[in-house]
Amino acid sequence: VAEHALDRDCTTLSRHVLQQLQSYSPEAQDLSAIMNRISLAAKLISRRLTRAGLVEGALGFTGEVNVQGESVKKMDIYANDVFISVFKQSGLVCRLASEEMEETYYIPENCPLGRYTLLYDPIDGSSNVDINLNVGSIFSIRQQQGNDVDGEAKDLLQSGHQQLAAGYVLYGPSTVLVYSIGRGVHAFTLDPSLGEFILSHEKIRIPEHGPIYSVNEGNFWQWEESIRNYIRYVHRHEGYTARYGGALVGDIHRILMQGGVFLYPGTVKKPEGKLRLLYESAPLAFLMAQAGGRASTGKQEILDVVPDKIHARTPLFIGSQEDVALVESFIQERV
Ligand code: AHM
Ligand code: MG
Repeated sequence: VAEHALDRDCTTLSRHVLQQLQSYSPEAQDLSAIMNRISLAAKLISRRLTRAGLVEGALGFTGEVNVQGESVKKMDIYANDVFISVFKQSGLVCRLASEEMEETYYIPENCPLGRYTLLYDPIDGSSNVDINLNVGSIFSIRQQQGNDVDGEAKDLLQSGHQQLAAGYVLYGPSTVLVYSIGRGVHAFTLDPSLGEFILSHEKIRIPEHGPIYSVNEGNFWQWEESIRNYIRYVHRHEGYTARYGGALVGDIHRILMQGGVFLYPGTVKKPEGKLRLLYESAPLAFLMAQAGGRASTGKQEILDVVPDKIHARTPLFIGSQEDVALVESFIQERV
């Protein structure tokens, strides 16, 4: 037992990536190095969050409004800059696309040799930051295709099947990093005494069905009737329980571990809903599929959606196979 515990303590993230690919190919080395940089970003953000209440100027708004029309938090900017700094020194990533930046960000010193693009949401659920509740970071890695000569990163406007790796970091009581490189889903917990992410759950599988439904019911009268009918169904049947934390990563993490469904439908004012495809829904869909779950817009697999712009949004229904299928059956009026 002691030996097993020691082995596990030595399974750091970068070692795990290499083990997964079972080769020391250039791609394996690159992905391992990229995941290592992401873990550094996660540690920096985690450290800042842990002490945010004590650090002058860490909390609150900047006074700016971002491209999405949302008020920007100081922590959003800090976390966005952390990813940029971390990847400036990587040599591997030439472009970054984030929720906080209207345009794709190029790192000239890494271009054109760095053939990877990082798509990310630096702090997701930032309304939770000021009240010391869980937030997350979401990331996705794609290989650059073509030479992007016009600097418009049009090759990013492809489906989620182009993702090489994806994951999230949950800043909760522990900081947990969950990732997949297409070989199952694995979770690592930050051990602050070591400053390392150590393997804590390997080959996570989501249950086929689960009790949780996670949705902002305050939008009830903003939804289509089909979504209201699904919620009425849940209310009338035993065995369901509602959980909604206002931060996607935490809500999804619960569903990944315990089963159920997360819903962010379109509303009358926003038919595409709120969540962005490239750095929110698609990476989470990639993870869910790897864990045996699913993600849908209600009419199409999230992984099949081709966005028309970097910040495109889609409705999102994600979680256990059976629960996602049930929501779809209401949307497609099969019940
Ligand atoms: P953000 O990236 O601007 O923080 O917005 C995304 C967040 C998700 O984490 C969360 O699931 C959702 O917005 C909550 O939205 P609402 O307050 O409309 O329920
Ligand atoms: Mg977000």
